[in-house]
Amino acid sequence: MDGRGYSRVQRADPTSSTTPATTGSEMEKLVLHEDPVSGNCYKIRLVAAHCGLPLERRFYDIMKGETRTPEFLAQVNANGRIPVLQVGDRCLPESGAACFYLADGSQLIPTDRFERADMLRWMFFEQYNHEPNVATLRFWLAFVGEERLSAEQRAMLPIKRKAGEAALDLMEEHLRVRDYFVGGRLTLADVALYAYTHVADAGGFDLSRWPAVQAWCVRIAALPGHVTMNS
Ligand SMILES: N[C@@H](CCC(=O)N[C@@H](CS)C(=O)NCC(=O)O)C(=O)O
Repeated sequence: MDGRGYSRVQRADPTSSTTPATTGSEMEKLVLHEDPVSGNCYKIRLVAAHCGLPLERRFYDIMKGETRTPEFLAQVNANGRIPVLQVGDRCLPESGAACFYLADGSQLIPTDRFERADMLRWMFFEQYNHEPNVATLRFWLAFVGEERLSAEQRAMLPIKRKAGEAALDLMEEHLRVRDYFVGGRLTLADVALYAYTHVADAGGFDLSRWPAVQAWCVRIAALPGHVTMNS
């Protein structure tokens, strides 16, 4: 610890072109509204751990609809979903936005303009091509249970499987010649994609089919400051 709460990921050079980071002592109280089994929530805990930022945690059970109550919709997120990062008395839904808030000014966000945009490219890819397939199959198969899926969900299984495999194929191709997604070091792109990839087997994706992705998962888990999903 350096007294400002940043122990693991160095903050970016304040003379660089990025907006200077908010320091730990200036940071308002941070509360994560979450369900611990959610990979989207885990992304935020992983970023906070790498940045050495303390998070208070408030738990909801999405299986019981606890993010759909009138109170939650009115006070936390009108979109009825977690994660939500509460900063002081303001609420910030969407995992990518929350990760960006926490990591702003740290080395988890490249200072190079192209690399910063490239990081966002992978974060958007995660939300559009990866999470709706890889994470949804995990949720349906490991949490809801195949026997309890609706006919519509059952019909979507092969479509989501194919799309999830395509996302993993693209990641495999990219990682075959790289250790990390952008700039040769851990960025929010890796955090966003790691969250649901490392537990993709629960959705029926056998990661041994994607060896570079598997090696990248091992690499990320071995980094100083890493925390596991169930910590
Ligand atoms: N794009 C959002 C997705 C959030 C999301 O889908 N959250 C799920 C859990 S991972 C949820 O709250 N589901 C409960 C519900 O929809 O009622 C993000 O990245 O934060």
